Amino acid sequence: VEVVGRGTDPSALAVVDQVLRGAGASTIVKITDSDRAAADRARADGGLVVFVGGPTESRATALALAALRIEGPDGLAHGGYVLAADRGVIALSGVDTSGTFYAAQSLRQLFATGKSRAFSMRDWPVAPLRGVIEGFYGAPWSHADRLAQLDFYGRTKQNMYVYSPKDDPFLRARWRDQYPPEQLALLSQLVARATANHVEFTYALSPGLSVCYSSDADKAALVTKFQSLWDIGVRSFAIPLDDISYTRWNCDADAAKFGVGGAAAGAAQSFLLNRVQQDFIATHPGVERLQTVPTEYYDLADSPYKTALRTQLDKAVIVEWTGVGVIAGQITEKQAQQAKEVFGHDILIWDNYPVNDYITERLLLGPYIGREPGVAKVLSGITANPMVQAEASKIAEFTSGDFLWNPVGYDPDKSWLAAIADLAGPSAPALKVFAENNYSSLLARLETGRPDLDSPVLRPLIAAFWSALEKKDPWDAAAKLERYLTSMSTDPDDLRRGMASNPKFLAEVGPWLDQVGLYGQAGGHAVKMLLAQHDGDGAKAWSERGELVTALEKAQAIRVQTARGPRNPSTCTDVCVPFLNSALAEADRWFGLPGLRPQPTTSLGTYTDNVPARMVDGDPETFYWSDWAPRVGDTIGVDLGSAQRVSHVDVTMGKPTSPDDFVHNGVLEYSADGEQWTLVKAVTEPVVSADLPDGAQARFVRVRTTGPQAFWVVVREFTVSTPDT
Ligand code: LTM
Repeated sequence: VEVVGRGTDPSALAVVDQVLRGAGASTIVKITDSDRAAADRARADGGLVVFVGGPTESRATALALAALRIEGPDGLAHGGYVLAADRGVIALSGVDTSGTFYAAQSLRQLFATGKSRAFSMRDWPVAPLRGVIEGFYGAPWSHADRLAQLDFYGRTKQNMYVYSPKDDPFLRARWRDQYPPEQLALLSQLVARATANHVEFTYALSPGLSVCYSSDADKAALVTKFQSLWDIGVRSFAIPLDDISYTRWNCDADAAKFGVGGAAAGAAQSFLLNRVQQDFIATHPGVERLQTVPTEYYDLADSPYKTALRTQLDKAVIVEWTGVGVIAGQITEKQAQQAKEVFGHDILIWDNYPVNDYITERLLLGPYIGREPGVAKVLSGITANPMVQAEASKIAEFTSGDFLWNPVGYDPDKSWLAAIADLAGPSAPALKVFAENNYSSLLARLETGRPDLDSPVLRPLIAAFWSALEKKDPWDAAAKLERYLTSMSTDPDDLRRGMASNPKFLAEVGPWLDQVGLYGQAGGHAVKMLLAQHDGDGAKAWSERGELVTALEKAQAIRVQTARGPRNPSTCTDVCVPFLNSALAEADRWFGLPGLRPQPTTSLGTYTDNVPARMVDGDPETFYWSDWAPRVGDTIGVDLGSAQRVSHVDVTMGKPTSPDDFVHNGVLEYSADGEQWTLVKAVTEPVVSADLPDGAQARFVRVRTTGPQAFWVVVREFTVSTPDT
């Protein structure tokens, strides 16, 4: 029996129904909160009585809680609730309807554990705004993706979705145009689904590419567009002004009215936003606060632009900020406080994780990390910017939602495992292997200050295998490594079978999945090849080498279509290819084959996806790009795996759009052991070419910085030749 009030949240009730039916209830009778006798009869008959609705929804739940001697939800934060079960009664009581809905979601989670016992919980979210901003470049999510996302936010207790796909023409390029009716109808479905999931649908219009800030007509166009969205039920609005120029006006009138420069841009934007605030927000009771993304959204440095926003923009407007850096490695509570001060407004974080529009060959499937708990308390909340791949984004979204609900209790690793279980159900072990090999991001663990590296399980297994091989006792380490590589090689089949009910996920990750499988296969052959060499079995080693090369070539031939053109996916980044290359280098030496397989080395980090491997890929069009300007002692170079005869070195640095990105003060040097280095020549130009002395033996060749500089470093190719090549 469910006891409901007139105001009981229908979505909460639907979840409770679903939970009870899932638990085997054959009949569910609904009675109203005024019919206490019916509830008592049901209990006397031994039936389960479920009270649904907090003080604003039903009068009966408070009495049920009182009978259980449990305090109600009064005083909890918005979305807070009390959930209790004892003596044949379950009570769900939210401080508001969202709270009751979240109580129902918790009930669902508890029932999924299969344990039944008496319990009571008081629970509430720390961050008021918790959710996702569809704000990436590239193919916008489909309508079906968005509907599924909104259900997912409800399930994970997130309450905000910002509709801001950069490539929807009606949001940016043609922002003044009204939606055609069929598109408005789809948006209206999204709004309804958001409401059913207690999610605020924010409509974000980005006029900055063509707006004339001082124009009455453009202000009217904004208000008219917002009104068309209001009419289909949208109650939250944003005007993002990111990724536009503020040194160039779109109309002469702005130049005349505001002048030029950052202060003028801040004044112009404030002028327009304040008019929308007055003419639209203030005239629509029930609307949420207006949000904006400033053009300087990525730092804390005060500037004439920020001063203008701080002093002129209406205080009711919420300002979005990405942290320090467009993709902020870490965000501290202190930075959050500073953001409030420097922008002079309430702050909502636009968090660029797990967005991958800047590294389209990667999937970012690791957990949300690197945000101090205080950030969620001090600011209005966080919206995570996801990947083009909607289903695959759910892993990271689950964890950011978890952080925002309870940041102090948040454990990224536990949350990540729960996210994987939520997405894959019984196939969680296979999804875990896949996600482990698509794991790293630019976010940094709070404890270490360093980003997570990819393949956290495979990486140490490989290191242990190399060291066991060196000690000539490889068997145990080889068995452990092979076991993991086998799970990688069977991953495509395992996941395609186990997650067949989620074809969208499988389609999104297909090329990456195939590559993980092939790297697993190639790795297995590499281990067998090296063991055969260890045993002196040349025939076996040679045949394994052939299989390794075939699998590696197949993995590298895979292409994924991205907004930046076709790309080879990058999985187990910086682990699989280096391992396979090192294994092949070992084999080449063992078989006495000529040729070098240089591995790139750098102490300068990597800027976005410009990975070190690109300096040894034989393609001068691709390049490695450092993540900072070199300090004295920083190096870039190659490791040949063992000391070899080396005759010549060519290094090509810089690129047409960043011609100064090369080592301006450095030396080229080589070493057989990494300890004793021999100077070849000074480096002061972007192109370095040098012959090495006859008989030079080198395992390592590098450019070492000897003087400070402001420019970063691009290396297009770092080529080492032997006397035979
Ligand atoms: O981050 C913001 C405010 N704007 C854009 C996003 O649209 C984009 O997805 C991310 C990641 O590339 N970077 C931005 O600057």
